[in-house]
Amino acid sequence: MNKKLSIELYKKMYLIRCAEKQIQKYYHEDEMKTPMHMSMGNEAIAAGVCHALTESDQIFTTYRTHSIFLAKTGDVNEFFAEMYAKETSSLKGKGGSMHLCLPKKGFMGTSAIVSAHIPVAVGCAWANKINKNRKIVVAFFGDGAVDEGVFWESLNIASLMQLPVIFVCEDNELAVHSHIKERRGYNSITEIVKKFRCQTLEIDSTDAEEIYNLTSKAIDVLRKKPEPYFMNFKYYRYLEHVGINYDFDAGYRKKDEFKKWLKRDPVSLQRIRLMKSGYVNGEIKKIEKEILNEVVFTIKNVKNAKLSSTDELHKGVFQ
Ligand SMILES: Cc1ncc(C[n+]2csc(CCOP(=O)(O)OP(=O)(O)O)c2C)c(N)n1
Ligand SMILES: [Mg+2]
Repeated sequence: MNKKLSIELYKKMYLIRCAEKQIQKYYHEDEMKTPMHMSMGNEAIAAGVCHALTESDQIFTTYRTHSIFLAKTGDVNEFFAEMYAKETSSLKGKGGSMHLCLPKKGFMGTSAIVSAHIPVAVGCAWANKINKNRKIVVAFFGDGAVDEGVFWESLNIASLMQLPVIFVCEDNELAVHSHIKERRGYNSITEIVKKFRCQTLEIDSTDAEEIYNLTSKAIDVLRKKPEPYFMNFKYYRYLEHVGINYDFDAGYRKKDEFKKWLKRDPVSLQRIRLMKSGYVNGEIKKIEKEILNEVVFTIKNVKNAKLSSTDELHKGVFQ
């Protein structure tokens, strides 16, 4: 067991969970004027994949940004400054929760148009291949994105040109309230992707270390020989599609399902691993407290900062 790896992954996941819990605490104040697509439940995918990347590797993702942004950049200040649309945010409040962006740390951008960022990620991988800079591009998307033609067009080009891009499908089997079984005329997306010249992997795991190990191995290969990789990771979305609450009264899914997934909650699982590897409860609590303090301190400072000026609205955008 690699104790350093275990603790680093735990810290990443705990930070994500902690930041989202604070969003739940403060959202009702209506100072964060952005729709929230929460990550709760998918922390192992974000932490496992992002931990296997270097800072200069590049990520594109959907509107469900929180876990991936924090796992890739670790930038709590930028995260909350943008949620609160403060002048201290590098996006000056133009992005909000759905459009976080921090290219200097490899978080290249997102799109709320389902699947629209995937061809951009492929284009970026093409540029990297031409420039021989050995950077890896990761496109994160949901299972709903696979229902869009542009996903298949992007996969085709990446396979044809053997581009160093990882397609990560965060498969919660839901697109808003539509279950995958209502949307698909086939059984397994991974089986179809296997017909392309693309490596594939599919697992149902909430274990960040397992995801990290698999992604690291894939990346070692990709850096030596550029080729696309498709990874399908199952997870359960804990909260409503958009918003900070549970929605088991909406009728499209059952709470029993959630209870089963909760037994293998990624953050709790990693905490148990830490205990088994010799950490005592007090040591872990100390780490948790440090992370909570950082988040609480950051929110306090961000709340006190000046709102971004309306003059910023037209800066840095195509007109
Ligand atoms: C092109 C397009 N069609 C429809 C929508 C409306 N829409 C927003 S989110 C969403 C579901 C996407 O589900 P999935 O890709 O599985 O992501 P998840 O929300 O589960 O993370 C849909 C249909 C959209 N934003 N863009
Ligand atoms: Mg989905």
